[in-house]
Amino acid sequence: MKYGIYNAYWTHEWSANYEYYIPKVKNLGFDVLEISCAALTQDYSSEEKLRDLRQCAEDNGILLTAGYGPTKEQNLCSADEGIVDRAMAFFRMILPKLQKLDIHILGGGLYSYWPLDPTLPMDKEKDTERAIQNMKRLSRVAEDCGVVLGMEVLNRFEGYIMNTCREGLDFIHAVDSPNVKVMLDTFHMNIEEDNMGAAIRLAGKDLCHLHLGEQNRQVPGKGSLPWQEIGQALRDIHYEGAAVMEPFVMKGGTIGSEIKVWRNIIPDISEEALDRDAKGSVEFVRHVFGL
Ligand SMILES: [Mn+2]
Repeated sequence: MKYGIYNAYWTHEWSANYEYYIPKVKNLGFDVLEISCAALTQDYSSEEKLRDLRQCAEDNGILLTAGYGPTKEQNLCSADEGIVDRAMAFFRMILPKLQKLDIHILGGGLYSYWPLDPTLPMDKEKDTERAIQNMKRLSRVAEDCGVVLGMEVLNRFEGYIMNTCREGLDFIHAVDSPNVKVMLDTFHMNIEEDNMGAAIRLAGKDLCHLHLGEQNRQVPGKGSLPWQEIGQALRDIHYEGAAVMEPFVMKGGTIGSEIKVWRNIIPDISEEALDRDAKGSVEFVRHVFGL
C-alpha cells in the first residue's frame, strides 16, 4: 500500500505550487501527493508546466493522484444538457492532462457536483440514472487515458447520490467499466456506515482509492476513529491502492469555506506544526495498518 496526503492540507486555495510540496511530503515520509484538478485549469495549464511537474514527482520518487469536486455548472447528473455537456468537456480536457502527469487515479464526487447546494432540486432516482449513463460515456475517455475514476462515497451533508459503500457499489456495477470504481473516505464513512471494517470488506476489489481523516478531519491518530479496525479490513481485502490522508484543520480561504472549517481545529497552524502532525500521522498509520 502507498501512503499519501492531499496538498490542500497546507493551503487555503485549491491550486498551489506543487513543486514546493513534492519534496516536502517525501521528507515527511509519504509515497503519494494528491493534487486538485482545479490547478490543472489554472496554474498548470501549459505543456511545459505539466512536464516539469511530472519530472519533479519522478525525481523525488513521489506518485501523484488527483481529486476533484465538479462545480454545479459542470454536473454529470443534471437534467440540464448544457450543464452535462460542460462536465463532459471539462473531463475531456482534464483526463489527457492527468495522463501526461502519469496520474492514474482521479477521485471525488465526479458523478455529481460539490459542495452540495441544498436549495437546488434533487431527484435522487432520476439524477442517479443520468449520472450512470453519463459516467458510461466518460468511462471510455478514462479508459483511453489510463485513469481510474474513483466514485467517492460522500456523507449526507455533501452529496445525495451515494452515501454508503453499498450505494457506491450499485452505481459502479451499473456503469460496468474497469475504470470506474468505488472510493471511500473514513470521515464520510464515520457518519454513514454501520461499521467501518464491514464497509471496506464490502468494497473489496472494487475499492480503488481511500481517503483517511479523523471525525473532525484532523490527521489520523488525533481523534477517535477505529484505525485498528480499518487496518484489519484493509489487510483482509489485500488492499493495494493508495491511502491518502485528507486533513483540513485551518479556517479561511476557499478551502475553509467549502469544507466548512469555521475555526482552526488545532491550536498551532504554523507550517512546522502541520508538518510535524503529518509526519507523526503517516508513521502512525503505517504502524497500525502494517501494510
Ligand atoms: Mn475525501
